[in-house]
Amino acid sequence: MAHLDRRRVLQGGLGTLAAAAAPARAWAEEIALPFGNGARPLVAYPGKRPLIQTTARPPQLETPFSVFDEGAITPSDAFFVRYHLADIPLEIDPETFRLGVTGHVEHPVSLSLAEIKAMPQNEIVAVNQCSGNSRGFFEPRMAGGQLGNGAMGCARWTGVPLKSVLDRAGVKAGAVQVTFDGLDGPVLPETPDFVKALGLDHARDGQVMLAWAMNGADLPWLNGFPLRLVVPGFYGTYWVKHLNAITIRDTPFDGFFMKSAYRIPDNACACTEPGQAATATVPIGRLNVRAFLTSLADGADIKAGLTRLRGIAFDGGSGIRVVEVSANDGRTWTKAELGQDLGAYAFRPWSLDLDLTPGAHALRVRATAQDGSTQPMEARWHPSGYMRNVVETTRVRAA
Ligand SMILES: Nc1nc2c(c(=O)[nH]1)N[C@H]1C(S)=C(S)[C@@H](COP(=O)(O)O)O[C@H]1N2
Ligand SMILES: [Mo]
Repeated sequence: MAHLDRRRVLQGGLGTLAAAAAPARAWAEEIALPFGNGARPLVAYPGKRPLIQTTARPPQLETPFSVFDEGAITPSDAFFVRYHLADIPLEIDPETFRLGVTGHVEHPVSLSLAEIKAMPQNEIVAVNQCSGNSRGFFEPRMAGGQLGNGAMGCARWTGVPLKSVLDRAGVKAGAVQVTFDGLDGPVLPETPDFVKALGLDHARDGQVMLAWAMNGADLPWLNGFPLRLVVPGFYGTYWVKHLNAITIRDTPFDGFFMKSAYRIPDNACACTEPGQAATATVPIGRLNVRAFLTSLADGADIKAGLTRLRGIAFDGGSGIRVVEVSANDGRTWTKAELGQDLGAYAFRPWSLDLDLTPGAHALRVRATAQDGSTQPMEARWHPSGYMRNVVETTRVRAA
């Protein structure tokens, strides 16, 4: 089947990912991420424009950074893709799909998509960012997907509050956590399944949601069709895709992806001395604050004179207070103008006109969130390459 035909199948909502079984179409192009072993193929999967392929099995795709200059909403066909397990679902019938809510509940329920969609809906614009976004830039380097800055995206999510679905099942007294499991699984039985847990209060906060739409259309297959968890302000690892099983628990869950993976040093900086393991760890939680310049690429040759700088900033949900730019290694900072506010969990656009004299310039951009947190000038090191949020530097030459 030709690539375009596959796309039509997906758009027609038939609910198969025929093409995930077949090799995705590889573009002739390659792209070089700016660190050692950074060469990556650009590959187009169904419903996606050519994206930077980190691995093929399972598909792991990064958004080319120039996409973030298109606006505060990341187009669905450019949104990054992350899976841990190679057995991803290739066929889901939206008519027979069921979401089970079981465990420590009054009455277990099994809900169809139609039943879920008939409940009172909500919508939120929120950033989904992988914990390991930007891992490839850490020095010294560590194991894990060597990602540039493209494992993040901001979308408008439509769905129902998780709380409403939990209430349908009736959470029993004594419940402490809720776990989430999707239709993907390991190829080998020894490999642990991808299951994530949230505390009961978090799960019932009214903001965590079950989303079936992204940017006004069905979720792209690779972003979790037909239903995914959206955990505003939290790292992508909690945003379970192809979600079909929710379990209420009266004991803490200690599966691999909570107990061993996605943990951060239990200290104020969530960091260690470069090369050192952490002594104590906790599960990763909220996004830290970041800002990026999107209108100029690192290493660009530009015209000297008044230059419009444009970019995005975000944090874990307090909202962005200020974005500043420094062209002199951080000695002085100039406030940028903030753009449209799509909510505290969204990318916040910013812009600034800066007069760039002929010569080399290092442009640093730093955001401060409403909660007062800001970005460090020197990168903190993280044993798993998570939570990078150093002040980004873009070097350009003006002539
Ligand atoms: N079912 C399932 N959901 C998952 C994962 C997975 O491996 N399987 N990976 C998680 C991780 S680590 C991230 S960063 C996000 C990425 O979301 P995306 O692929 O829609 O960009 O999905 C999360 N949800
Ligand atoms: Mo992730």
